[in-house]
Amino acid sequence: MKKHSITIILLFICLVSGWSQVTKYVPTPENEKARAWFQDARFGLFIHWGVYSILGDGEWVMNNQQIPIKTYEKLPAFFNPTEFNAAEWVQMAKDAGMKYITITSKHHDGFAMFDSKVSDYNIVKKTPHGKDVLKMLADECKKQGIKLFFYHSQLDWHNPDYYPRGNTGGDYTGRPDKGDMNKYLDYMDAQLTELLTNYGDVAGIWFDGMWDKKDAEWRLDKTYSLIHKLQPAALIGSNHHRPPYEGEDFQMFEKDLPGHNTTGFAPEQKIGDLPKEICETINHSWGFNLQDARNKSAKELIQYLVKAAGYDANFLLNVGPMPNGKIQPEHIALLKQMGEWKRLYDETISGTRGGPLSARDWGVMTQKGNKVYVHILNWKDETLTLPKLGKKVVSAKIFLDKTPVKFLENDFGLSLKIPKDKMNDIDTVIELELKN
Ligand code: H79
Repeated sequence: MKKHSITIILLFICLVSGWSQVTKYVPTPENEKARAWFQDARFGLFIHWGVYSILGDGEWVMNNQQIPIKTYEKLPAFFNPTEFNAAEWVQMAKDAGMKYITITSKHHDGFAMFDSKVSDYNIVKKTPHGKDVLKMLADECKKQGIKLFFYHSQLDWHNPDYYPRGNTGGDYTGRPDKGDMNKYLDYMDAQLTELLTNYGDVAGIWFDGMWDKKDAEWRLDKTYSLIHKLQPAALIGSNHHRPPYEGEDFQMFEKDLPGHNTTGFAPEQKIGDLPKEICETINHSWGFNLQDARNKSAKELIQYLVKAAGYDANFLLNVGPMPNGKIQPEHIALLKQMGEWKRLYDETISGTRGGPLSARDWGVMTQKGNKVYVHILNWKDETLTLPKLGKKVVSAKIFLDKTPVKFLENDFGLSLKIPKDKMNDIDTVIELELKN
């Protein structure tokens, strides 16, 4: 076909389908590749770190304690993380079996944890430490071969142009009752441009805070296009607790497995077709919380990772480093235990997809090629019967030591007989080989 006739056909398609159809977001090949990498990765480290860490009362402390901006602005002078060591953080994540890190570049308090030229309210300008910790982390991630995402809050309790204000960051902040939301969004886009220009390859942007003003004009189209233009492989996700918007590359679920809404703040969140990620805290806080000793057990955390994989989702596990730059030793210990487990079972998690059966009370399944991994998380009996898997089972083994497992396929389904002494309190993994 001649070139001009293709153009005419395309023009015709444009006219018939309407412009909105034509501007529909089509991910680039780099982006598609990044999505596949993301799904294969399955496990990441979330880091909430900011000047709020000093107060040891979580990242919402400004709002929870109703601290006016003028008072909160005293905090950066105390932020001096002399013990911060990017290499240690990255090594810790890698040892836990994590493939990426997602760190707060700016949380709701509006303080930039990077060297921003568009606002002085940043770590380099306002803290005695004076270093761009995000740059240090980005360099170290590159060196150690792990990817880096930036969390970025769209909600801002500090910028006066974040107006009209939403459900949070109200009068106590002391801002005037006027502001220009478009000017704020220009500022946000400028900071995102900095993040996507000065820090090498960024794996993605993890937005949060849209829920503060659900139905505001967030100019998502403009911001998302900007990001995809600057770094086509950067994945966009947003914690808006709703089904994905046009231009997003993954869907996230906060403190819940996909399709569950135990938190109650995501009633409208349906599961879409994009890669999925769930995020959860190691204790009950995101930012450093001095009083929060309610750490999850290694068993709970490992089972969370396994369940996420069974739901075809990544697990982004959060720690809130202390103001001195160290991560709490008890959290380091938990991550180490996860890493020890993951080294043994990595094949059943990394590079897998969820299924073929959806999650059950007894556990979940993951799969890769003609292998299916049955993760038994909660079952007492020696025999477990599952519905048939569609393809015939060729063999069944205990994954860890390859001991054959007796199995029977009949009209009732697939029954596995797992010897009691092979059962594992955290996860008994049975490897099934299916007929091609
Ligand atoms: O960064 C961490 C939290 O600080 C942030 N997201 C994680 C990753 C977060 N903030 N709040 N939430 C998560 C929960 C949201 C609660 C909400 Fe609401 C309930 C949003 C809408 C209803 C609280 C009440 C805020 C507005 C009304």
